[in-house]
Amino acid sequence: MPEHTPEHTPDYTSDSAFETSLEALVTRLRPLSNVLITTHVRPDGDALGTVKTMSIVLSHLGIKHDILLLSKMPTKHQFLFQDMSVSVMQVLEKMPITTADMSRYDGLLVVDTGTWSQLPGLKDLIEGSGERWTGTRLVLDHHLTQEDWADVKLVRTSAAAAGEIAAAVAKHVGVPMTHRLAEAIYVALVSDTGWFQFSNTTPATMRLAAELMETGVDTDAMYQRLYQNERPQRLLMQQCAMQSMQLLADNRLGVMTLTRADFSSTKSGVPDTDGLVNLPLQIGTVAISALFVEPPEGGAVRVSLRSKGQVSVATFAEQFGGGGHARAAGLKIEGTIDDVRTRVVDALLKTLQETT
Ligand SMILES: [Mn+2]
Repeated sequence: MPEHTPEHTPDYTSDSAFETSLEALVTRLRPLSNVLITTHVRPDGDALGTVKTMSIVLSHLGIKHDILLLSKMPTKHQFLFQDMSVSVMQVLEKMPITTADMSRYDGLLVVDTGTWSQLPGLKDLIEGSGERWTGTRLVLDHHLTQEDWADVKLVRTSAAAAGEIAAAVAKHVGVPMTHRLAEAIYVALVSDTGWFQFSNTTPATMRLAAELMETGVDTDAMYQRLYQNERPQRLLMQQCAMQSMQLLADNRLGVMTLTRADFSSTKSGVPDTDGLVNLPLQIGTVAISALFVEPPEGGAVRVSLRSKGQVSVATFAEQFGGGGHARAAGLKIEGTIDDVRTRVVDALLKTLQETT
């Protein structure tokens, strides 16, 4: 017997408060006739898997809908949408729809985020000049940082992935568990749990994953598709990140920096940096890691933060207008990469000093 049995978060899907919020979301969803589904900028596997899951749910309910992605969809996730009769609009250079186009929709469903800062351009679209959009605003999310602009929010921070909550919605409304639905939910789960390694993985997550495997998800093919399918640029960026790594505060803080020069010498884009922030956490002493990215197209410096749990990086990020989860958060600051790094690293050192 293990000496220590970790306390797992109780399964929120079986608590009655969750059932009530879920019911509230579904009640507001059912009468809608045309919904715009969207998710956070730079959508990851959870964002896209959840969008796809909710698209299947809406189709099952007979609700017309379109999908709006605020950044280009990563190639490795495109298979999720290959069968689609639903239109997937993407922001490539500019917003593909206008405020006037919003009048087509009587509902907006935002998944895997609850904050405008993660939805660039969307606030203008629905709260911008002229006629204010009056449709129903729904949020399905699992992030700690939330704002108060939705009519109904279904948020559970103990959910490993937004896709886990979407799976509960699908079950609630009686969507048959097809192969496509199972794949979408599986992509969401593995993306946010680091293939079931991170602390957010619960027994409920594993039970759901087991159910998905039973419906025939080819997990080996999925692993290769998602994790062994990178462009060379990604590993070249990893090389740059590792070369830039500094260990501070008695090796408790790992800091990496990617500059515009790194992007041009490796011919990489911002998506090639996803997940690199986790690298310093491989070091035993590292409690927090930070990745500073100077976007090749200009604009604010992006800072990704990860923690092993002693320090909430979501709380830390809030002082700079960012947010996220206790163990994974981010923020954006205008300024030169050096200035931003100095400011944020100073604040991180201070935070670490207060945490012994
Ligand atoms: Mn997520």
